[in-house]
Amino acid sequence: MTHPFFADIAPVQYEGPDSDNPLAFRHYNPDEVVMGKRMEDHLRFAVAYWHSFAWEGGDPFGGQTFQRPWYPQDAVENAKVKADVAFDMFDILGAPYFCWHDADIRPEGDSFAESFDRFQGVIDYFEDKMSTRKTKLLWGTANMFGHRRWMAGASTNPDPDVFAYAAATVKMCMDATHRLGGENYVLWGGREGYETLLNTDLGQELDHMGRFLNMVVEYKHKIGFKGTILVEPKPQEPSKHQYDFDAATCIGFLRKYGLENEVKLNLEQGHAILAGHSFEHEIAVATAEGMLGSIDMNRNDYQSGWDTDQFPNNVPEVALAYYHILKSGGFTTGGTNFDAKLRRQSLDAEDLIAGHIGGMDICARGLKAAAAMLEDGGLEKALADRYAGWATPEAKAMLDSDFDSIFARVHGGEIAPEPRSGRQEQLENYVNRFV
Ligand code: XUL
Ligand code: CO
Repeated sequence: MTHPFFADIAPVQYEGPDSDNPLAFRHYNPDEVVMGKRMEDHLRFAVAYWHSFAWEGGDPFGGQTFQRPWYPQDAVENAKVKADVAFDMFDILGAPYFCWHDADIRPEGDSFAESFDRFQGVIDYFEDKMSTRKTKLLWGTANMFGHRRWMAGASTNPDPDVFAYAAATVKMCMDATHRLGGENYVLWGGREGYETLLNTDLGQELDHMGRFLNMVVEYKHKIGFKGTILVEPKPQEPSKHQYDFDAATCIGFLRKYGLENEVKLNLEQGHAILAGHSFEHEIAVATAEGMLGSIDMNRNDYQSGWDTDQFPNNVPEVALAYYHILKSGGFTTGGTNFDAKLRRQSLDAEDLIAGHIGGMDICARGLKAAAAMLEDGGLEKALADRYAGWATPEAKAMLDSDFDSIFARVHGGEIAPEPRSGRQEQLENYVNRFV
C-alpha cells in the first residue's frame, strides 16, 4: 500500500460461493482451471483508469459527488497520488491489467508540448511502478472527444489542423503503450461521426478516417509494436451518428480501407445494446470474421437507453458472450476491461472494490457456464443437426452450380422442402440448466 486511501481494505481473496464477506470473491478463483486454462488467463481482467479514478461522479444535472485525495485533477502533483491509489487498487483486486486514456492520467497543459511533458512524466512513474507490481497494460488509448478542440471530430474533423493534432496525440499514446509493454492499442471514435448532414461531407470524412487508421498501422510497424490495433464500435453518444456504428459496419470499413488483416475489434456490452444488438450478436459477427480482439464489459440501464456503464450483473447474458469467445478459441492479446463506473452516490473507497468484485464474480460465473455448455456440447450438437443437410454431397455441389441447374432440380420435383422446428424454447431451456 503506497497511499492510505484503501488502508482498511485487505487484498481480496476467493472464499467460495457460501462466503458472506462482502469483500471476497465467491466465484472468481484466479487459479481454478476451466477448460484447461486458469480462470485469470481466460478472463484477463483490466481496470479502466477513466471510470475508477478520473470520473468525479457528475451527471447532466450536477457535478462532482466524489471527494478523492487526488482532486483537483488539474493539479500536476495530484497525478502521482492518483497513480499511487490506482496501483494500490490493482493490487487489492489482483487485477492482471489496466487501461488508460492520456487525459485520464495527466492534466491538460496550455500547449501540446506541455501536455506531452506531463504525460511522459506519468508514463515514467507508471513504468517505475510496473517494474515491481504484477499489473500490466492491456491497452492505451487517446481521449479525442473530451476537449473542445475535438467537438467536430478528430481524424474526421473538417479542419486539417485538428487531424494533425490527432495524429500527434495518437503517436504519443502509441509510443507510451509500446514502452509499457501494452498488449493492444484502442481507437474509439467518440466524435468520429456527425451531428447533422447539413454541414458534413460524410464521404470525405470516412476517407480521412481510413487514411488515419492506415497511418496508425504504418506507425505500429515502424516502431515494432507487436500488440493488436483495435477499433471500438458504438452507434451514437456523444455524436448523434458515429461512423463505427457496430461490428458489421466496422468490418466493412476495415475491408474498404485494406485494414482487415491489421485491425480487430474491441466490443462493448453497452454499445451493442445501443446499436440494437445483443452482446453475443456483436461477438459472433466479429468471430465469424476472425476479428474479435477484446471486450469492454459493462451493462446499460435498459429503461433509460443511455450508455450508463454499470458493472455487469446478468449471468445469462455474460455466459452467452463468453460462450462465443470460448468457442472462437478465447482471447489472445485481448481481455475483459471493465468499462464500468460506480453510481454517483457510491462515495466510498470500498464501493470501488465492491463494484469490481461483483463484475469479476459475474464474469467468472459466465465463463464457467459457457465452458460447461461447450464441454457438454448440447448447443454444438443442435447446430450440427440443424445444418446437417448441408453436409450432403448434393448440397455442397449446389454451391458450385448455378440458378439454371438448381431450377431444373426444383422444377423436376427432386426438391421438396420440409419445414422443421427451430427448437428455440428447448435451446433456451438448455442454456438455463447452466446459468
Ligand atoms: C465510451 C467508451 C470509451 C472507450 C475508450 O463509451 O467505451 O471509454 O472504451 O475510449
Ligand atoms: Co469502451
